[in-house]
Amino acid sequence: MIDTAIVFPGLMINVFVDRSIREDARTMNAPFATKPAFRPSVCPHDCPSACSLEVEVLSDTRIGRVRGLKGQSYTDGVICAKVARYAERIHHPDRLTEPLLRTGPKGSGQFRPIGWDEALDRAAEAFLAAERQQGSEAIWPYYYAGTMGLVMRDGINRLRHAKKYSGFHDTICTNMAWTGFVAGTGRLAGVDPREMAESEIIVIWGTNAVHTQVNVMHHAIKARKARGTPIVAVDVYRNETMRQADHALLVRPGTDGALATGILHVLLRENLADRDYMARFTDFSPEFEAHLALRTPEWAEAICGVPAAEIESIARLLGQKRRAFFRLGYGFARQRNGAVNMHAALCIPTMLGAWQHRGGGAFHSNSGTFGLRKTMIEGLDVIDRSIRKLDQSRIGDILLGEPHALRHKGPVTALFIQNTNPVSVAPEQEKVKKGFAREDLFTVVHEQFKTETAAMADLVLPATMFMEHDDLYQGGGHTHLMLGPKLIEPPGLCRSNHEVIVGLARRLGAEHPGFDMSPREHIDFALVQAGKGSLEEIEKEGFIDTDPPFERAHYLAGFGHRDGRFHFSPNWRKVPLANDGLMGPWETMPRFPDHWAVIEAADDAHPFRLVTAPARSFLNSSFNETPGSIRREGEPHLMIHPEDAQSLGVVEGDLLRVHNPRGEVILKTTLFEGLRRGVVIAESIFPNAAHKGGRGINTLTGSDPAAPHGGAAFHDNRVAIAKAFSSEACPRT
Ligand SMILES: Nc1nc2c(c(=O)[nH]1)N[C@H]1C(S)=C(S)[C@@H](COP(=O)(O)OP(=O)(O)OC[C@H]3O[C@@H](n4cnc5c(=O)[nH]c(N)nc54)[C@H](O)[C@@H]3O)O[C@H]1N2
Ligand SMILES: Nc1nc2c(c(=O)[nH]1)N[C@H]1C(S)=C(S)[C@@H](COP(=O)(O)OP(=O)(O)OC[C@H]3O[C@@H](n4cnc5c(=O)[nH]c(N)nc54)[C@H](O)[C@@H]3O)O[C@H]1N2
Ligand code: SF4
Ligand SMILES: [Mo]
Repeated sequence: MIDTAIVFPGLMINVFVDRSIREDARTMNAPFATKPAFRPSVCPHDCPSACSLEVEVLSDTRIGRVRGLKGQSYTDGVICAKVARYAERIHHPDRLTEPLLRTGPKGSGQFRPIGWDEALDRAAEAFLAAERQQGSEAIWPYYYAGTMGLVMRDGINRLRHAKKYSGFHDTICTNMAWTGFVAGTGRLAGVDPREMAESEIIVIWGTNAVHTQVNVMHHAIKARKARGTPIVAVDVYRNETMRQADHALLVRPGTDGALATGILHVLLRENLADRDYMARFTDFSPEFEAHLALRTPEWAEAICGVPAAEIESIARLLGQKRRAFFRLGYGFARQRNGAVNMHAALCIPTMLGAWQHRGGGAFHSNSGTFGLRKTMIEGLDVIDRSIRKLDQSRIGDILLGEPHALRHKGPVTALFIQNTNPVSVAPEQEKVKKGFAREDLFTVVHEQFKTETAAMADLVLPATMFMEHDDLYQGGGHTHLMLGPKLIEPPGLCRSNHEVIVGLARRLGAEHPGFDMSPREHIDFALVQAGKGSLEEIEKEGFIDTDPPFERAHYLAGFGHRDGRFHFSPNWRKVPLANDGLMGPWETMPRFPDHWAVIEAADDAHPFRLVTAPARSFLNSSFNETPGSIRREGEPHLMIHPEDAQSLGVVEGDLLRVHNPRGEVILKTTLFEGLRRGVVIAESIFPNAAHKGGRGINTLTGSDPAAPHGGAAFHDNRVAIAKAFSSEACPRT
């Protein structure tokens, strides 16, 4: 929901910029070229932790060590290992350093270097030709959160709005999760995660925090050490987070709604609910109570697999604690019923009245709290609402001309891609690859590496990395706004996203004052216009903590809905976040928390449920090019219960054919006992090319839009599994 997320503030920065020198960061860095030192920065990757960093600058082109900033109290000096090793990514020998023009057939990997002027001229000519032939909507700027910097990530929208190019309904990541949360609270905001220090119990639901946002785990474990706070985790396999929890609830994929509803039943039945709070702050009703009366722990057990006795004991444990903190992740919402499940889990702290207490309540994302003014970055003042928006996750259908996906308008004939690698990460890869192979499609990819998407391009442009440009970052998983300044020079001819957008805008005749502003001016404008200080102030302070007052964060002045109440009974048609109309099968969404049986359930032909959870050392498809991460993750593999393996006649290391109607993938067997039978896990995202046969995990995932507003259900797949005869016999593409 990059589109609708308005920004916010929090910064960390030492003053090391000579402010008399405007914008030109090349000059900015000169004073440090001879003086290695740790400089403040921000991790730009697509991760809720958005860590404040300190980077050892060795020269004006090289960095050394990277560590977490101690002074930023959410980061608290802790970052993940892959970013601590960042030197191996930023100084990687395979980085793109010059513009490349395709010389061989599409996807052949044959390119020749060209200069920037020629590259931008060619891109602009192709976009203008596409516009002349099919209209402006034939061009589709396609981007995502490879960098979370607001200027570099979202500037592409200024070009698309100014040129009336096809819009972007960003569904690949947050849609079901955010919708489910906002359905309850009315706002995408939660309790400051640092309050975990005061929690009496911490529930980490549907996020493998040890892999995907280390700081959650850091704060939870600190609370356990300091005051014995128990940690509860809910997941579909015994991952690292589950292993570190005091209570690990192992659910079947896509059944968290049943578990949550069963817990709600027990809370009411055993008088553990805070009825007074519910009467004052929620839409709690006799109908809801009657609904819950039928959702017994035994009912829940039959669906989610967690024994009824365990559901009861967890409900009782929660009922005894006033300060219950629920950290709700994205993972459990990547199911076709994900929005319903997110909302159901969120109902538990609400029924407990936990929001009233410090260390109590829920947190999913703070992305709705920042309120920065992005008019100049995104060109919000020149939006034409009649322009179609295309669903990011359905890029395969769109490129293949499926009329519904195209919204019954003309084809897409030109793509301009920044910060995303759809030829690895988008669902229904067979369609995606066919679409990218279209001869009549002109594709420009601006990248740091020759990704699988770049390999399909007509024109590849080399991009800077975060330490090579200035940008502003907001902590989706916390409360800080942070500045990431340029620290070193980029290699070769790399240019930032902003420079490329401005270069294209000039050639395309796109007009907007934002094209004449530098990144630092954009940052300043976004802050000043929102009343959140200024660039200069942020540089002085280092970072801004935007933590809202207790009453607001805890919704004590009312929830975000018009009636000021938390909605146990959401109006799914009118969740405030909806920006594109209804897309998934919303008509039959349940009225109250429940198990909504729309997942891709296993059947006789496809008896396994596949979850494509994130690998620790990759971040989406990023870092799957760095030696440290490749070494740690090994080969693409499938975690399978030993008894399931036995019934298939396979042993550790055997190659498996994993397939469904969307395609087939070859994976190596890893026996793993921390799974329910019938559930398999493929930690992701390896390149397609890392798999025998060249087909990656997203061959198996679906792009059908989940309810109510679209989104890809990456962890909701039924598959069949068979032993592959031998690696030599595997088909090759
Ligand atoms: N190392 C690493 N870090 C990352 C990423 C990465 O790829 N690797 N990706 C980044 C991005 S873009 C995002 S959006 C965040 C996402 O981070 P998370 O919120 O952690 O979400 P996911 O990574 O999708 O999945 C997390 C967990 O959800 C579990 N899960 C799947 N289905 C279900 C279910 O039905 N019920 C329950 N209870 N659990 C389920 C998976 O087993 C997995 O352990 O992480 C970011 N950080
Ligand atoms: N099977 C499976 N698939 C998934 C998921 C899953 O859990 N399972 N998770 C999904 C989710 S949540 C997400 S968010 C998507 C993310 O998928 P992607 O958007 O592909 O994710 P990233 O790897 O974060 O970033 C993509 C690229 O951005 C480039 N990049 C970084 N910074 C810059 C920059 O400043 N300029 C330019 N031009 N390029 C830059 C990087 O080099 C990288 O190749 O994947 C989704 N796909
Ligand atoms: S935990 Fe996330 S935000 Fe922090 S350094 Fe690692 S990838 Fe970056
Ligand atoms: Mo994501």
